[in-house]
Amino acid sequence: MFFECLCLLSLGATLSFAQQNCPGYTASNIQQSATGLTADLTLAGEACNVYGFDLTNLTLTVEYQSGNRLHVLIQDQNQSVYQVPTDIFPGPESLPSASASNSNLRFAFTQSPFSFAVARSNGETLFNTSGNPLVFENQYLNVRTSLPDSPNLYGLGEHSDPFRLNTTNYTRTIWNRDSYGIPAGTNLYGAHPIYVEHRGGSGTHGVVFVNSNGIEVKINDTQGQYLEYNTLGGVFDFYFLAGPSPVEVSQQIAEVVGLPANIPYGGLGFHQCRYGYRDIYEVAGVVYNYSQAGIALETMWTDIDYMFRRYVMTVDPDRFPMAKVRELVNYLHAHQQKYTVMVDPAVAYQPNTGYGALDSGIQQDIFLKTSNGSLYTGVVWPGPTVFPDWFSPNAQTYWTGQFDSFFSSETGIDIDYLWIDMNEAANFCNWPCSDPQGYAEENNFPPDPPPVRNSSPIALPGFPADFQPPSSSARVKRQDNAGLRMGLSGRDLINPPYQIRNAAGSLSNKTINTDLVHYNGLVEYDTHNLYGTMMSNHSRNAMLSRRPQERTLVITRSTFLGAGTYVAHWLGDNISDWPHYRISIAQMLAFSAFFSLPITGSDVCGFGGNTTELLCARWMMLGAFYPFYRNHNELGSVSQEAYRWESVAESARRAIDIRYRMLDYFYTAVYEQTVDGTPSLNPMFYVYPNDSNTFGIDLQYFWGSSVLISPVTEENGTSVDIYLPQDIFYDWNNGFTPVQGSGTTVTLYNVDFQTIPIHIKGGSVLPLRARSANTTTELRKQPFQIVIAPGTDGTASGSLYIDDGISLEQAAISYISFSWDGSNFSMNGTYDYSTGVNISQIILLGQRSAPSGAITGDQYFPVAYNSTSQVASVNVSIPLTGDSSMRFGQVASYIGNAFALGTNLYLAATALLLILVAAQNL
Ligand code: MIG
Repeated sequence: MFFECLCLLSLGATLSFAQQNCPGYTASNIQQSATGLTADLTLAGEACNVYGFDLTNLTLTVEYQSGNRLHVLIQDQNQSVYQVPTDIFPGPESLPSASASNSNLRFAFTQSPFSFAVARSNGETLFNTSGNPLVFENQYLNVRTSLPDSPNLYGLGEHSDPFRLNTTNYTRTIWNRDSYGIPAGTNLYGAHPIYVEHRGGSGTHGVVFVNSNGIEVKINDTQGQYLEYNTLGGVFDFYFLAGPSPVEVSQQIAEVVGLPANIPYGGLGFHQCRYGYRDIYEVAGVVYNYSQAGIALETMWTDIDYMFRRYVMTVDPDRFPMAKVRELVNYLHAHQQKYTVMVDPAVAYQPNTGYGALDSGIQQDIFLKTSNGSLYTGVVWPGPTVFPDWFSPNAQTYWTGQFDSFFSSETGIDIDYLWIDMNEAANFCNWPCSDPQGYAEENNFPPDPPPVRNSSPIALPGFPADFQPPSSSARVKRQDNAGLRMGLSGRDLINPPYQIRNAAGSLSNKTINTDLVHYNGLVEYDTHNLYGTMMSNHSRNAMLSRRPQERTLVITRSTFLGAGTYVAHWLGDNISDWPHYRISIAQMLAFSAFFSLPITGSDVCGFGGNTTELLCARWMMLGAFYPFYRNHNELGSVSQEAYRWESVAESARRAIDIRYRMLDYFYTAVYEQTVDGTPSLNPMFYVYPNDSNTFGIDLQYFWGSSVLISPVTEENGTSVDIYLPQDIFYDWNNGFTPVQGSGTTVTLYNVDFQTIPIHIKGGSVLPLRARSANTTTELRKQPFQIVIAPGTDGTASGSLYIDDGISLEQAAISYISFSWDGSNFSMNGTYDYSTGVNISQIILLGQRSAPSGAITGDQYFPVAYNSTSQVASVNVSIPLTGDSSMRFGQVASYIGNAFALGTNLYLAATALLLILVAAQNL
């Protein structure tokens, strides 16, 4: 039985650390039910107290929550230990039908010493703690699982380490941190303790650890291959996900952490930002220069430069006077463009100066306080600052109120999207930061702004636009904490006995003090990793309050499990160099495929340091295949807007052209991710899970599930080695010519600096826009072009989702499936959203000979054919208002290296076709 199996597996794994002397626990009072089991766990011997004090009494709760999800919770009997609050991380509900007997997972345990294992129903062990006593102390928890040798492990973000994780001597610290330069091997901005393990043919599974305390995951092979969690608090709260396919694992992760928020269609447009725009005239000049260069700019951004001395909710009256900012926003809106600015959480501590954001925060009692009741101050950009306590019951009212007035469409900055930063939370001043005022003065916070221009070199383009007053909306009511699980007392909240490898040093360095007590009694030590996500959620609500009918896009730096349900994420302060260009792919794949946070991307052309023309040319093309596509740059670095070099301008025009033509295809993929968690970006092993050559690939990926992106990745290089699995592809850059992949690496040569290699995977139908446009609003007026890329079996399928791209509640949507069976193209679905445009062309790839024609209903269409690229195309006019089909005559598709003639042509159709062809020839 499963028990014996556990014993065998336990042979190799023993602990070498202090934990090995820990007594572990004994299970008793075991209650089994159809849906799981509960047991008491009692400390099995003398406490070891390695990094604190062992807890004596724990409980185990195991729940089969769905056929593919098992929840294992080990908590203290009294539930006094802190747990991630359910209103911040609700977790999934179990399905009514769930039970042990219809689960694909099995839970097994040994009673004494207690250990547990999770296996597939076929017996394959996925997780097994035997041989390693569980340690559950007041400031330290440890659990270790043995793993197969050299496992394929992914996830455990946020980091900039290789996509497939190192499995020897590897430590992953999870403790949100302002991490300039995003160094490898360190903790970065977000906390996503989720790993995915891929075992090729035998399947893929996922493990989600719900814990917001400082975590160190250690992976090593010194005592057999293992993975262990060391955490500074919280409880063991695990979700095991059975997969078995990689895509199913992503879907199951989304069930646990939440489905991603839907986004405005325009959010997928191209964004331009930088830190250090001198004034509103310079910002306006950038908008103007983009339009002069013919590069589609969807959204213009402004960093903290717009603020008066970097105080949030203010404008610099000399450089960014409100009237001029409003004029620019009017201009942008009149041109179907958008505007976004940054907001930081820290509020300048300038009491008695009439600073409204501070005064009303004090009045509403929403700032963090020290134990003596005074306001807690740190130092951020504006100098000494206070920090919102997002747990305060008034925090939402305060934040929404600030947004309603500062971002008022009638009197303020009528932003379309929002950018939030520094929410780890970042604090420049090291612990204990006893003299914030002195620190700020010594370090020149706020720095002097640039000189004011004598005269405006560029007149602001623009004219008044009509604004609609914002309607008021109901506030989202937050539930107060029930009072349980508030955290044990008597802990050292500043220097816990176990030290995680925080790259900032001790826990409180460069952030707010971990001994701060929030309004509801929770301590920052336990909730630090939630700060950015709580700011995200409050900011999203504030944005929705301004425009209650519309979707919003909030881009945050710091995230926690489930942040994708509220916000999008840019990958922070990278450097303008080739290694950072390359690592951006692994980073965004992890967020999209593993963390259920699809709208992500790195600063294009790089943030820190100076970019180069060639790097920026390549990056403008790679960024065109990030979900979030924004050029952004640091204060003091050389300007890097795409129009600064003609070569970069051309790479941008060409890449944006492709991105926009594919935008509905990608918007459909994002929509599908919001519905069931199917990732909109796919690592190569997601698409070829049995091909072990793909498991470590992190420089190529699928945009959606059908478009393979293989950028040039070497400095100044014009060739790239790409892996093509055993499958048929079609080369986007070579007129869709078929390319037979053979499971080997091939080198592409002469890839110039205006080209990014793109291959369409056989088996796909892609809905493209026939032409690109200067804005996504204009793009939506272009007709569709359907590209049929037959797979090795000669068939293909795809989908198209269309809605108005704006509304929170869609009155009508269209969702269409396309399929190709080798000779017949058909579309089926719902057509409630009226696009006003037609399909203007159908393009059939991989045809070794010319189809004789195409018919739909009783209409005949001639087919154009290019024998070099083997592409057949037919100009049509098919409305997107109802099901339709079109039959191609004498189709010979490219299958593997052979020719195959479509055999299932309907005789009647062929006959009709021949008659029509004959008639045409008369
Ligand atoms: O301490 O707002 O990651 O994108 O330009 C730096 C200025 C603060 C960090 C962000 C970066 C932004 C910068 N911010």
